[in-house]
Amino acid sequence: MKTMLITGFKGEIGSQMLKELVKKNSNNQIIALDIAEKNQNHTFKNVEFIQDSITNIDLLQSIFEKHDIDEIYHFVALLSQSSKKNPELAQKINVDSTISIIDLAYDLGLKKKKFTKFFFPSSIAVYGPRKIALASEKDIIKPKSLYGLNKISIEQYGTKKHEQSILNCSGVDFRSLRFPGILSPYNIPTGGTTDYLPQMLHSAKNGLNYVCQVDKKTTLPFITIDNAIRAITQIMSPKSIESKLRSFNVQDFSISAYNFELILREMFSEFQIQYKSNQDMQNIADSWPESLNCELAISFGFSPDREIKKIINNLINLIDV
Ligand code: AKB
Repeated sequence: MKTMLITGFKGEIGSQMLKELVKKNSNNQIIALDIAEKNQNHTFKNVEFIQDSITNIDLLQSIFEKHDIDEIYHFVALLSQSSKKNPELAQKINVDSTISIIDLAYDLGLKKKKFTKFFFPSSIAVYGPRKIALASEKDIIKPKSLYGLNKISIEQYGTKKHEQSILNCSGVDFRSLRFPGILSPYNIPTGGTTDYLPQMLHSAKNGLNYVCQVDKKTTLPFITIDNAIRAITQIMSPKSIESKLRSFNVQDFSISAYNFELILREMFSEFQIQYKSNQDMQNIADSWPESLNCELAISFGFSPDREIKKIINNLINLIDV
């Protein structure tokens, strides 16, 4: 039996990860934190729901005092466009609160003479300043966006704490994935740069036309939510990962906005898209890689799904209208 803390359990990744953790082992004790109210149908018996802000450090301390936490899944974050609009809040949530939780995980590990596992969802936003193809983890990392800078600073902080923990033989075991855009049939994302693709998908299924805020040639990598959850489980399962690098690329496929539109129009002949670039979105999308080298993640079990049409078909069938 393990005790787990999941933050941002109402978000796009958090909501599916919570379901997965509950499904995996009904004996696990889960503490689920989010600022938003839980749904009435969230009635898992082994989950303690807490509705509060990640910036409430007293609350975080009391959670770590009360529970001997083994694994942390930290999903609370502002996405790239929201971070641009609200840089101070982004600093508080994406950096300060994340450092506080890493420190609490580290201190708990030292006290209990164990490694507290910590999962951090990083992003393709760490790459830049120019668009490259097949970006690998060791490529140039000079993010143009504040969001990317915040992500890379947490990757580095977590890695430093991980290295200190190895020397102490206890502390925090930091693991991270660099996510591309996520395609989910369960949520329509907002606040990010990659949102246009999932928004197109949901619009097509809902019989709505769509105004795309990036140029039709814009090409970025994407992953389905199911494969993202599998990748998190794969990276968190082994007792240890023998690698100095602690953040790994994952993606299923890369596609331009226009090629995605064409696939959707084969299924929904009435579907219409207008392209009206928003400069903030375009600048960020143009600094992110068009594809990722995922060899390292593949070596620990990740399996990219590249059958684009099949994936889109499955997602379309899963969307509730
Ligand atoms: C965003 O667009 O901000 C996110 C991301 C790729 O990190 N989806």
